Amino acid sequence: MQKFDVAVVGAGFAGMYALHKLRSLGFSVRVFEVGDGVGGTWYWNRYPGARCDVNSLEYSYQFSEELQQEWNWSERYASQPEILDYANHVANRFDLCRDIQFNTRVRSLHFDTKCDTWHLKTEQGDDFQTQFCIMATGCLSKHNIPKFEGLDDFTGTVLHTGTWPQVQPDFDGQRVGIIGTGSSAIQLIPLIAEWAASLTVFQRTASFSIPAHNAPMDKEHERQIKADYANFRAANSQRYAALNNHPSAISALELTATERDTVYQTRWEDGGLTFLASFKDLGNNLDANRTAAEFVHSKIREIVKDPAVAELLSPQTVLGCKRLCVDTDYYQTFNRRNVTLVDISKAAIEKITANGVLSNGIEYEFDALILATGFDAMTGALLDIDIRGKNGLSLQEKWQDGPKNYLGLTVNGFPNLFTITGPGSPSVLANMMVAIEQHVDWIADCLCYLRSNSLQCVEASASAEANWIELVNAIANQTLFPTGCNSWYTGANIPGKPRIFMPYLGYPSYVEKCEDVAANNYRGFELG
Ligand code: NA7
Repeated sequence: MQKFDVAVVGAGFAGMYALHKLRSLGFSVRVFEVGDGVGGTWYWNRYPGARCDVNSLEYSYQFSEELQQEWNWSERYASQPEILDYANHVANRFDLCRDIQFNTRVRSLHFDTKCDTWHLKTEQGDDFQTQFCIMATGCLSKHNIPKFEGLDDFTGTVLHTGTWPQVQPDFDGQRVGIIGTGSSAIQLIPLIAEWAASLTVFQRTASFSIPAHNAPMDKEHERQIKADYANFRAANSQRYAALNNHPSAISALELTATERDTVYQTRWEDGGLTFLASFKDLGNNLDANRTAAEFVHSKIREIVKDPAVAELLSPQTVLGCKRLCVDTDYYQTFNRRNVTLVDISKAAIEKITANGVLSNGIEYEFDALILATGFDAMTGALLDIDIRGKNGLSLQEKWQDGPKNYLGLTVNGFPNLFTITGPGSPSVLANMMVAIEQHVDWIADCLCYLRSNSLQCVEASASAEANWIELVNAIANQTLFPTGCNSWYTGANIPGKPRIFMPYLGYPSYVEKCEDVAANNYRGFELG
């Protein structure tokens, strides 16, 4: 049986960096990846319009100055194909693929207490032994197909945005239906509307979306950032979400309505996620949040010609509670004659028929049906693997009431197992690339500490874990996010999933805590 110091599950940006970092520190590493290439999210989400909602100069690795200097992004927000090119470039540049086993799904990970090792079994039935496991399985990698009655009866093409085929389907002359109006749908809808003969969008909950104002990369801006990239990165990592979003220090309620709208207008024209940083209290004061929501509603009314459609597209939830979407011509698309919006908020889709979708007693006929229905986020991919820690305890049992861990990195009862950007860490509410590198660096330091102190095992204590969960919840409960909507941040999008706000809010304070734990000989961990 092959043995490694470290097994990494997943070859997205987290797994790739974990491999590079740990290998360079002298650990033997094997990465297991389901796909036939690197890139994770950017490998799977190939739907037309897929694009990152973080500026490309920020959504990239910073561990290598040479890498960040030599790579040139062509647009302000990078498209999926360009990000996948970047992932492949990194894999080649650092010779990663020789330690990645592609086309391999990990079926189980069982901890053997006698020798403090993990037994890893693949779906093909191959066995491996490893001292440490790093779960780089991604936050949005288990796609969600709702249990629509009759889905298998549909005779046309069924697609999910999260598992889009490598060969692009042709929508020329087709009647297309899309279920869902989250970020993926909002990116996809304008392109399908232009391509297909007709497009029908089934909306259960409207999403807030801010224009991206994507553009070719401003070369002078890029030159300025690259002239002092390290400081640009350092300054961003001091911000709440590790993003260069120019946070405001004032309350939305300190200004008159006209002054406030001037601020929102400036942010709207700048575009993207920085809209959320217009005022300091949009995330924790409902009255402040309503002013932002009303501003976006007024924009929707301005853009969408049919007032009834504009009304339907205007979200009634807390802005930012579901992930804010970033679009190119989303609302404008509903002015097209070949696009229809169907409200399914009051009555769910009845069933899928051989010809299409039955909703509100009407059968809509399609050649292709696209499910933009999201993911079992943050925990889905982890819980898909049969992970058993000490005494055979499974992670499914341990997390039956919601995820519990310490620092969002380690789980009591599961020694030597680490999760990257898992629940209990800033994860999806920070710049993911920054969060990934911070996690990998922390884990690498921890493994080096064990090695230099001749220790074999690290495990979060039960009390440290309980205190951590309390802290994550206490921070979240100071905001509008846990209760302001049904979002995937809380698991509310998956029927039966325990509802708990999963990310740790506030990147800088999180990093401080991780560093403090490490500096104090890994306080809260049992080392053996
Ligand atoms: P999201 O944001 O979870 O959106 C999924 C959409 O699918 C959303 O509009 C859902 O409506 C809708 N949905 C889910 N299940 C159903 C059923 N059963 N019936 C009708 N409609 C349904 O996923 P995305 O892929 O768009 O984005 C995920 C993240 O990827 C995104 O936040 C970015 O970070 C990148 P609902 O809102 O639940 O009523």
